[in-house]
Amino acid sequence: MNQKFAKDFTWGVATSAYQIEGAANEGGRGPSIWDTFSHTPGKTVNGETGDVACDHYHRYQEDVDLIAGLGVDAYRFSIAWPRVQPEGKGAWNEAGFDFYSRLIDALLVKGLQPYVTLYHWDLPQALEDEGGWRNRDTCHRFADYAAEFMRRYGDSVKTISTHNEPWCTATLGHATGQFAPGYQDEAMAYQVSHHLLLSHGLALQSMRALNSETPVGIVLNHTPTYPANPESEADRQLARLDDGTNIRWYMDPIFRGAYPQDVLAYLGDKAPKVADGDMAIIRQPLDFLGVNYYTRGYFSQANPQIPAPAAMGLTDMGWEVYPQGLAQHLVRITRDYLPPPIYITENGAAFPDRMEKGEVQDPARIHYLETHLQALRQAMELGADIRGYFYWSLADNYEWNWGYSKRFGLTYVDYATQQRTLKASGHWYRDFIARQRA
Ligand code: PNW
Repeated sequence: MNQKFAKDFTWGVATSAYQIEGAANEGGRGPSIWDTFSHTPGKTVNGETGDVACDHYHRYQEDVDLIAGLGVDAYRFSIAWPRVQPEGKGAWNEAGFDFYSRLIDALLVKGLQPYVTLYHWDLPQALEDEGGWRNRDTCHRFADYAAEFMRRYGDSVKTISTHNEPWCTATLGHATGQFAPGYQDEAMAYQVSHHLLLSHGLALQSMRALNSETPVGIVLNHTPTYPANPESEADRQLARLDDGTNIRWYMDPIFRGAYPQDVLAYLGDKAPKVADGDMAIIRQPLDFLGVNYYTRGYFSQANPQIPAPAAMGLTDMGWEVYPQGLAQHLVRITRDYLPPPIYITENGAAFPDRMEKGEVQDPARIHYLETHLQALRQAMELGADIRGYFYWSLADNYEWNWGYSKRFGLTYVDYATQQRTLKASGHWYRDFIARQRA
């Protein structure tokens, strides 16, 4: 890469609470929908759960040292709502807040900026029992939780994101059933998506009423879509509809105050109920937008199972390595939405890494990183306002329904001993960042 990133570009790594913390029954933490789901037979690979995960709850200081050793500026992590408010309403759990205070202090001591996400999928089970995200009332519970977090930590964290990837919560949690709480009902999923967006807007309002300085935003997962045959009108239509459901369904209400017409037409009577005033609440100005990018979507009418060409290979998730998609997508959303400053809040790849003689050689991950950073540079040269990049993930962790079978880390985790070992990609990322500053 000839041209360097600006000196003030933010470099980071990302994780989420349920995927790393473990200590599921410690410190007064209440159960979440992911405890329930992962403990239900048949829902995750080998029945694996996040009960222990990376034991980060106990090893956070070692993990902070690891992050500092990478030479990054920032660490993106999430708060487990049931750790700080076990029932999702009512009493706060001081022991839970104490954990996040210790973590945040440990980061600040090392000069690392905390980028916090309030909701990375671990809804308190007590709220699920009252209808979860299907219940509009949960939006208000979320806004209360967000306000409490802002009241306590607004002055010590760098940014606060409301949701991580609402598409995953809505679609994978309520339409396909791969994620907690595991429903399979498309109309329900769209009602949930509306409540997630509404809860985001309400949370921005409740947080800003307390503190208008700390930047607040949301993190969306974007999988830009491509027709297998660009000459085929049917393929283009399929790609366009998926673009509508995964990208515009969230971007349009946030930036334009309306759901996309083509998706509403497709949904018909499965469209969500929207109350008067909801869209104005959702369309709050954001201080930043977080974009998570992993791969593209590829659509063929004639052959729905057709694989993408994958000239640059596939990851262990079966996801095509497609860095051009990141560049093209960032240019496109810059043109279509005039978004606020963007952070790439996740980008990364799983590979079946192995430890050999104390080392993990993961050239495919280095190649993934290098090509995606090149694409990012390209998008910035074409006008996209990108302020930072967070690799997913700091370390191998609990990959949801895939359990521990998928390794995304820059750090290898030996789950039997909890030993952490920086992979070759971790060394590469550290050296790359150092070069940008030289
Ligand atoms: C994201 N999809 O999840 C999450 O934010 C992380 O918690 C997760 O570990 C990471 O990506 C890797 O999977 C996604 O099916 C899960 O399109 C599934 C999809 C997208 C993102």
